[in-house]
Amino acid sequence: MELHHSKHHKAYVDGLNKAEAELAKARANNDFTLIQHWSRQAAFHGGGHFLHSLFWSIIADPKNGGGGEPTGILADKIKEDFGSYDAFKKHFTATAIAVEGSGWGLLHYRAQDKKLLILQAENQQKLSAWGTTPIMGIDVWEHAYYLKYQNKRADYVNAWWNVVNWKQVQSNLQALMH
Ligand code: MN3
Repeated sequence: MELHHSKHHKAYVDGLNKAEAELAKARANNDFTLIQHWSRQAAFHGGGHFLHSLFWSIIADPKNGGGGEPTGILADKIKEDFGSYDAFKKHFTATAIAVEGSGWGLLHYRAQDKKLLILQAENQQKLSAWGTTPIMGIDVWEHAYYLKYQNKRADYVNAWWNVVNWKQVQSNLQALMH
């Protein structure tokens, strides 16, 4: 996790800053030759920075609030939109395990119709729907689990439920709900 935070996440922050600086330079020089490249870089690294910030914020040591099951308004919303916590958990787990290559399993909130939905992301930015915001996510790039779980992504995903900080996930939902 230390390596993941200090090396991988930092690379996305640096990459986003670089892409935004290059886009500003392109405007200043009126030279848009590399616009496709820097636009892609901005989305990839911006997505990486956002999702990693989310990822760190919604995990906690089991001794410090991680694990268990959601309560309160989040538990109610999960029941409303997925039928039960168990059905939600199975759906989310299957989604995360089935990401093709590198990516994320994500729980989004869609403000337009006030619904939770589960989506995958490939890399850091593909397969999103518009108008939705991730409130919880698991990184399923190999760098997230290879040191401890080698190629056993399913074991990592199943273990990850023991560190989910449901209070923070609920705060993320509430911040979007009004
Ligand atoms: Mn990562």
